[in-house]
Amino acid sequence: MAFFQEPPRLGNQFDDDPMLPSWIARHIGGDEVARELHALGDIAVEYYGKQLADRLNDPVLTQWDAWGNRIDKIEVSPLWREAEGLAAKHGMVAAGYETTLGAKARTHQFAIVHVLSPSLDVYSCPLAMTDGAVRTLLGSGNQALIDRYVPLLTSRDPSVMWTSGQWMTERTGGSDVSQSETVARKDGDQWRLYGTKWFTSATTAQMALTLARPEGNPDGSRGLALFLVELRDANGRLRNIAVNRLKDKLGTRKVPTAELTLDGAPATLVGSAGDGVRAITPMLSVTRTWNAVCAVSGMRRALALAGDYARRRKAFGALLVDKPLHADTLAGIEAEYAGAFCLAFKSVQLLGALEHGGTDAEERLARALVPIAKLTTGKQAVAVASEAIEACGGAGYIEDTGLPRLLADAQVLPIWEGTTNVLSLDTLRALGKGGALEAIIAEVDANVAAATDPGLAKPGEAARAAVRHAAAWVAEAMSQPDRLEAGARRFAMTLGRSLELALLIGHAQWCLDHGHGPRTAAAARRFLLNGVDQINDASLEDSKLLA
Ligand code: MFK
Repeated sequence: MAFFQEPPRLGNQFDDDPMLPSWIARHIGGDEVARELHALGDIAVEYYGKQLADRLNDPVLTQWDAWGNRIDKIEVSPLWREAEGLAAKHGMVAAGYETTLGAKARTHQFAIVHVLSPSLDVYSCPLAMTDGAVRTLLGSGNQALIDRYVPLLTSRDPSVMWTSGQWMTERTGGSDVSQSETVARKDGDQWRLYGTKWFTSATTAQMALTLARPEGNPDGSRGLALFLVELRDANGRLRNIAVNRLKDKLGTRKVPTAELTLDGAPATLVGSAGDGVRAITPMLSVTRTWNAVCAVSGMRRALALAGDYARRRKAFGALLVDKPLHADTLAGIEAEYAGAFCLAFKSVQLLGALEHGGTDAEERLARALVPIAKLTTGKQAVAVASEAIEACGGAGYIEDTGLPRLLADAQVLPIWEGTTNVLSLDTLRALGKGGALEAIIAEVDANVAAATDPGLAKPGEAARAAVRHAAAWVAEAMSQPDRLEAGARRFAMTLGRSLELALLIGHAQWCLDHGHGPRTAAAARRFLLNGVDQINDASLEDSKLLA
């Protein structure tokens, strides 16, 4: 009988995760959350099947009806329609704001996101922005807007829950938003916005937070202000907003990302009539944390499929998993996942701590950790997805296996919400506020000091040495702006990888002490071999010649 390869399959996506169960046991404890996550782990498997069946359904924009009326209707995929209800019901945003678990609410929420989101075709995008909008509104002090919108955005009732977009990018740029051309004009008691938004993700949201320049304000980012736009009127018609087209993207194809023209769209000022970039920074911190968590959950899904494939696929007389080179390759990317997991969930923990008081040291650490976690995990997600689909051989390159999508979707993670380079510069800006580098070194040291197992000593020394090398480099480069900027990515990556290794060591010791086995310690040792310290002073002259 002819041979047919069995496709890779998923097991329960909580139980099979090598990091999440022990992290939850350590940082939340009890059985209740673990039971909830186990149930979601089965739902994730069910939706993975639906995802494969839904593969070819991209969102569709219909601009005109049969009678010539402009309607700009966006039809999302069937899975996205289901994801909307699922996300509300399981509290993918709401759980972060519920009070039962106090500061642990964020760990609870992002554990839910971690288990479910890889099966929901990047529905995480509107959820991230919704969460960011809640945090931004709560920080704005605008009680009328908080009272009206926060209950909608944090509802667990699918018939009530709203999502929010975040429109920052214009044709002038997505990184340097200071050049934004959208103008806000006063019209009686309200404002109206005029301009073009070039990338608006998930345009099916009910509202959006956006930047515009009130007429008469100065150029540059200080002249921008933060506005809230309700997209549709009571009849569901867009309010002076035209959808020019949907973007034709490499990945995240289910996300209806659009170009919009605002032609007098009614808007409400959120805070003051200026300083909009500063006003929207809570949004950036939250969506960048989502980015880090979705990077690790994407890695987890890629590894789950590549690992299962290795246990089903035979070549040269043995299962792939029993081939030393294949096992070595998988081990390398499993270690990347484990380190990335710790850093992303440390950011989550800090977010929760800050929302419940938090110390000055936690605040300094969080400000630097968010860009570091986003940029480090974004790059890891692409590398891991690429290696994981290669581990499935030719099947990994064939669209209807569903595997190539893992890489296409991962590639957005280092781009949106601030590219790797922009976030490297943001890391420098965060450290410039003072105290953040010391907080990072203290975090590395505390985790390393907690490890008593001899097998963790060498990785511990390496983490301490790498973070100190980075600190020494930045102290020296500080007075040379070009050298500092050119090395900013290697510097930020070294901080990220030192933190990942140290957090992994801290968690590995906890796992050894609490009956969760030696696997995390093995991940720490392997992570070290993948490389931690990236500091070097590449020649500026050579870079000019090469670029
Ligand atoms: C799965 C997850 C899904 C996520 C959904 C994604 C949907 C996709 C939509 C997008 O991709 S939207 C586009 C994303 N674009 C960005 O993220 C912008 C990237 N660019 C930056 O982050 C720039 O650094 C920035 C626009 C902030 C620079 O602007 P400015 O005007 O040159 O900033 P400036 O003057 O340095 O900072 C203004 C103030 O904000 C300063 O405060 P002070 O005046 O008090 O010093 C800064 O310290 C502060 N600030 C800037 N960045 C901050 C911040 N504060 C806290 N956190 C930050 N990250």
